[in-house]
Amino acid sequence: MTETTVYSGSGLVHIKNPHLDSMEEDILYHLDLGTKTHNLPAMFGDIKFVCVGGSPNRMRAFAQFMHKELGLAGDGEDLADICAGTDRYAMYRAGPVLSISHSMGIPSISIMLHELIKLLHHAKCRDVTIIRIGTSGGLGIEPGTVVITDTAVDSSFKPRFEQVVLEDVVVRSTELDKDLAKELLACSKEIPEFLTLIGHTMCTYDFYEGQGRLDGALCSFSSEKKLEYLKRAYNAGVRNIEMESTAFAALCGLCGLKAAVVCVALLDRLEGDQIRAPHEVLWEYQQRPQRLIAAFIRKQLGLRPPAGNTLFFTN
Ligand code: R2B
Ligand code: URA
Repeated sequence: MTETTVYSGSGLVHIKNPHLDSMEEDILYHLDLGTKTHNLPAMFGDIKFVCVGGSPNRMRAFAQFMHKELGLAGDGEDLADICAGTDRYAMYRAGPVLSISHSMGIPSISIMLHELIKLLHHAKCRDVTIIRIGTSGGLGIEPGTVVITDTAVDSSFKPRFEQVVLEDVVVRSTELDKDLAKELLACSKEIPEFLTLIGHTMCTYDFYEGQGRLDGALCSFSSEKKLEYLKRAYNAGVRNIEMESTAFAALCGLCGLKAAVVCVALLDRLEGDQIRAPHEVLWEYQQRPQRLIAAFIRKQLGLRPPAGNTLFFTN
């Protein structure tokens, strides 16, 4: 049976777990937060945008950038990590924007999302938009292009997320919010410095063989087979490849969150496997999804861009 995305009118997050109500306390272990130790409604009740991305440093820099973009008091350089008690994930806030790292791959983002979604529920947040901003390998597109995902697909190009639960395979739909994707594409028109497009994103369980790379420690296929597979992916509408989008789309969609995935392509996988662009170029590429999301959030909040603001990333 496939579980599908549900959007409801209340704007609240849907927790689909009957056991949670009978728990006296909920410890969000990997975030180092809990319902008894923290006043979650006071800390997070006004959050409207959640941005998630792989690297803790990138998500800190994004929160600092949003702090400036939103014209908040102070320089935002000393933002505290809300999850400082754990080194699993990092979390920062800038006004109504929460910025959280999820590290690499489905198991890691899945743990973070279970706890984040419960956090939004316990905090009684309403009308939250969640966006994954990240990197990816492009397919038949120029490096540096930003891809807004319309559908997250698995490595057989199917819009599904499969998980083994008590020995059964549970299949969940990976639908993302189509209107949100269109709104993001409209915002990209105001940033002419780079190309943004909408396409399918393929999510894999591995960076090397799982993405058809010839340069891992193991490789069980020929370069012809690799190219044949990647071309089939392209013909199925895939424009980029990464490692979290199906789980992200399934979990967020089922819990009633408006969700989008926006990733920059670091290379064109039809041209090669190794990421060869210089560091400065890769850093600039990684800023592109952040710039787009900042423009979107400002627009949603009715704010103009602050004069002379630029992103600054530390390694
Ligand atoms: C994109 O980049 C990472 C692998 O380098 C992975 O987390 C992803 O989805
Ligand atoms: N992230 C991926 O998952 N794949 C790439 O090729 C580049 C970044």
